[in-house]
Amino acid sequence: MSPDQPSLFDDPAKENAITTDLVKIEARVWVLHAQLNQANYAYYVLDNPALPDAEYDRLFHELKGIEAQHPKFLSIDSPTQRVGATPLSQFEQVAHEVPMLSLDNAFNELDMEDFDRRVRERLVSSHIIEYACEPKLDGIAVSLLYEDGLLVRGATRGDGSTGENITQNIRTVASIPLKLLGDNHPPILEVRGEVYMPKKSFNSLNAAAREINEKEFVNPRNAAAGSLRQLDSKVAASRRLEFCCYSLGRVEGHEMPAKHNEILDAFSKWGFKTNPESKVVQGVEGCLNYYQNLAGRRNDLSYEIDGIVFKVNEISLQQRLGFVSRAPRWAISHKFPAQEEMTILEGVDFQVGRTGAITPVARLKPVFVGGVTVANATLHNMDEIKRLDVRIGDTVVIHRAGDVIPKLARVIIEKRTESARVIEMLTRCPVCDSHIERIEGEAIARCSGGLVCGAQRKEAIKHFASRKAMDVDGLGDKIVEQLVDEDLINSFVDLYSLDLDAVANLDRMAQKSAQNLLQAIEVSKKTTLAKFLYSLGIREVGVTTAQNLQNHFLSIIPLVKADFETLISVQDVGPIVAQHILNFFSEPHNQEVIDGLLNAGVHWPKVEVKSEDQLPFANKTFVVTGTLNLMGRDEAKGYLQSLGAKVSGSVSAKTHALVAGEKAGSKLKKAQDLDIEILDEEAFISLLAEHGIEHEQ
Ligand code: 5U1
Repeated sequence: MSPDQPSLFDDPAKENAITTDLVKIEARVWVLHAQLNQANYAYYVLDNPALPDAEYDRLFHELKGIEAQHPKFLSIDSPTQRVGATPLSQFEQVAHEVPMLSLDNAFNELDMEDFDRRVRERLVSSHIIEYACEPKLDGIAVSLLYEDGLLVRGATRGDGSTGENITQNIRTVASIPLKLLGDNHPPILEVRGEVYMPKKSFNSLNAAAREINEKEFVNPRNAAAGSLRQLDSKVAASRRLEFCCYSLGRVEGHEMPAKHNEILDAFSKWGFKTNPESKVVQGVEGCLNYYQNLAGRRNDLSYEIDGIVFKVNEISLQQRLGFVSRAPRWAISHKFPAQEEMTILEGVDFQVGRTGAITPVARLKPVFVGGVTVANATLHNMDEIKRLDVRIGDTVVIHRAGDVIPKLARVIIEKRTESARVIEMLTRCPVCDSHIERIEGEAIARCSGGLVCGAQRKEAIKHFASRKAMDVDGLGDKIVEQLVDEDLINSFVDLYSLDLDAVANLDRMAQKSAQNLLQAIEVSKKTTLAKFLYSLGIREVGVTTAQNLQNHFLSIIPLVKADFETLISVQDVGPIVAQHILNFFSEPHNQEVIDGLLNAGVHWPKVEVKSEDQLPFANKTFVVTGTLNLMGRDEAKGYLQSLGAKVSGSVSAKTHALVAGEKAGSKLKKAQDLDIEILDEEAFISLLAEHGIEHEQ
């Protein structure tokens, strides 16, 4: 004890001093509890941080210091008690006094209509039923027991009657109140809901596992379950889990509201997170609309959901309906189409892309997943094959979320048979037999054949003729393939000297269609510098970069002559892109192609130098989101940039306007919240027209 600390033994007057000090310390402890709890609640439940991180850390350490010095002030509900406790040797069993029910499923509209009909028949009611709707989170169902407002127990669902006591892990979940807010709560309250891992936390957890060559979690639900089943709660504390409540278990000594949505409101008041997407609707029609709306936004949510839960909202009606074999008659889960299914990998083909990239493609036994039949899935590159440890003949899991390209997610190793064959990487191009090279540090192997390779030539010409490039109407993939196979074109230049009869002799072509095609090729000669640059297929030069190059150089000669320093001074051109551009223009073959095209008559209007006041969107930032039906997002960005706008990937208070296509998700919501101007596609096209840009469809 230090000399200036009071000691009871030397002076009775000091006793009073100690008591006074302890009272002050205790008061400070309560203040710190309140401040930290409030900050946690604002951060994890309201998603609206109230304190800067540094201030939170300071208060937290002050409280930890007091608790270390005065253990009697360390209480079970202290905000410091979320960091994990002494590891357990096993979980205790917990009996659920009110059984934790499971849900019946509906897989289509008919099932939903049947459910609604059954509800009305049982209630002998012809009235429209009010339903509470909530997303069904893909996590782990848990029960939280509060006595006099303090969290005393957290348990898994288990078999519905008996679960496991996971209180130590539950305490580490920041959005679970250790102490209920306010004082008007039941003396005994059991809240039920889902512990889940948001997609972002899941991705960073797996990225960290990959870094150290550890096994990754299969999906956020497994990651959440794995975290909650840790005997060492410090592991759970290190995982960013969240909790969202959805129903009431035991309640004693308190009158609860008469409707489900009002119960959720009460939970919110007591400090719980409820789902902001929750809504009350009328009748089965309301349910189906809610389902459609959320299904469209499913991939934009920050957490995984696997369906929608619909509950009869009136508690008295729920009680009249009761339940049957552990599932309530008053609730149903309308499932989304499964995003993962099992199938067999029947083979692997190697595709050669425009830049020679060799991509292994999985040929699958067709499987219905995410609402479509999938027979192929990209395997990206050989590193991915190695990482997945996949062999031909394996049973594999295919994942397809929304409109995203299906991917082979993992192998079910337990189902591997002796006949499974290792996938060998090719050493020579399957199309032109050139060597396959792999530059050190790059994941992608490439055919070294360049335009000697028929596959690269075909892809390059398809790209050249595509809508955003030279826009040759009617020059589809099948015709390009024939033109290359028949040796009618070797480079882009040959397109402009095609022989009418030779074209008319191609499969499914005739004199008239050949004439139309040659006419379209002729029309394509009139283009813009940006489209021309894009059509050349320079690596990493997309529509936007091509537009930036046009804006910067105004004509092709200074671009062709530009050095590295000049190139990296162009908006959004970094060292890698600059190097690709330099390489492209220094290649004699490419110079010949450019000369050939210009000599064949390809031309574009002179690009006018625009002063700041001629660039109506100079210093304005736009964001483009969602699906645009009449143009690609890149095209929209290119138009905006040509008017001087900066195009950003995220909405902030500095955003001037959001161009929102169909199925716009979180960016649209954020723009609405920030009161930012929102342009749908029609309004955007009108805006372009006002500034002299006519978008041709
Ligand atoms: N959102 C939500 N998920 N979920 C799961 N609500 C909900 N309700 C459930 C379950 C098992 O059960 C109640 C109907 C008791």
